[in-house]
Amino acid sequence: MADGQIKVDGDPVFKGIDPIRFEGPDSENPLAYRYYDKDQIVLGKRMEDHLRMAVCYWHTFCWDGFDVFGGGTFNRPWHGAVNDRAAADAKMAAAFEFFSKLGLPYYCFHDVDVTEDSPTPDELSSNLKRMGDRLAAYQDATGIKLLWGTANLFSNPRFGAGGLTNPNPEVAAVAVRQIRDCMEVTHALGGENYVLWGGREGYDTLLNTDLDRELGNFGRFLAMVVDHKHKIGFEGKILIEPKPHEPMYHQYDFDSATVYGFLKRFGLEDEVHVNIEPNHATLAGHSFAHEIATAVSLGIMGSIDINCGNYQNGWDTDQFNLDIRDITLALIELLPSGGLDTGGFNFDAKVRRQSSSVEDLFHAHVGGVDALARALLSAADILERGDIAKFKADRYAGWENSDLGKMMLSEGASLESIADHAAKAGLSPSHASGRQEMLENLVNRSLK
Ligand code: XUL
Ligand code: CO
Repeated sequence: MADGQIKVDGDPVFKGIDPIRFEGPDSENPLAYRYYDKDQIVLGKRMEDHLRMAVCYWHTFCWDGFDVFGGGTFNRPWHGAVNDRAAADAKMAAAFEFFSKLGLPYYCFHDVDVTEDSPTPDELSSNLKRMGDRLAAYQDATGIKLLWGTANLFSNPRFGAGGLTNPNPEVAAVAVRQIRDCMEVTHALGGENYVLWGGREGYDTLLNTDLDRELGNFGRFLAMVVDHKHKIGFEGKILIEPKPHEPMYHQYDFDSATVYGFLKRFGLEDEVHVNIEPNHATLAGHSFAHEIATAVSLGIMGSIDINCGNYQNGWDTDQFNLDIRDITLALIELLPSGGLDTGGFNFDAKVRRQSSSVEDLFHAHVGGVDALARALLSAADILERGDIAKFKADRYAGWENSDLGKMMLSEGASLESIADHAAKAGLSPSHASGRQEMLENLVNRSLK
């Protein structure tokens, strides 16, 4: 390291906390995994390989607890008075100590999470290169891998009206530069995906927004992102992270189905997939499972930012998702399709502002990890029993087995031929029960 030594074990920040280990369901140790046993084989695969969990840099290491009503409450030992180079280096040391103590395989970052404050695009570019080298050294020393990187095109005031969709071409060009730099660092670090979350790609009012032009520009620049990926030989996936609103009133990447329509329009549906986040799903009026099922069906399933919202309010609270049933329902949509490929479960979740101790970061992740492990075991039980899948298959069997179903799906069928057939045969079928309550009970039966 040109700028000083990387000391992975030197001067630990989380002194009193031992590495988190699997101790089994009977353990009374609050800082142990009770269900996440990474080598346990579930549905023919190691738990670690199913879940591919990642810690996110931003909520866990950058956020100081500020909200719109008050300043930071966390007083983290690695936060300096300002985010200068020394503070950014200290933050990175703390981050890798934390990743290693949790024993999870991956992490994710934005360019501005890992760099010191960089007032100009030139400074951000050179600081990111330096920090990329440091990340590489930490990865080598710890074995922790990069699930994905992303450029932050929403915090700097210049991005108030968007990055790639900004009305000002100069701002869009700076956004393009930031993406190019961050994608190249992600590639150099062996990142398995590159994410675009368009927090400010949208609008607050149509009165000042040329929606048609912005969407056209967005598609054009996204195609360039894909071209550049191939040019530099980056084999990871490009992922768009859907969210309907917040910070903008309307965001173009509203949900998975909307993203698919956009990708289709620009011929990018084979090149760009989605990074689904449960709290974004519920903001869009969907369930987590709906977003997964939709992405699987459209062939654009990529990765997951695991978290959840809160029933009492309508915004993105980014809480650790402890709802085993909610995650199980998503996993039974995901696992039969082959599960996560280059994707993973990234803890895009934050502790509450009152949870001000660094120990709370461990409790939060231990809970989140074990909830995923329990959901995996629950989903495996449902899939192994197979009764829900059988019910579903039987419900649609007419399309496979009956002459009518086959005729209706055949090449020559038309609206007229089907309608005439229904009339001639005097069809007047009645409803068959969907058995929702029975099926819901079968899900609860399997929860671990
Ligand atoms: C915001 C959000 C982001 C993205 C990365 O709601 O989820 O943290 O995951 O920019
Ligand atoms: Co996210």
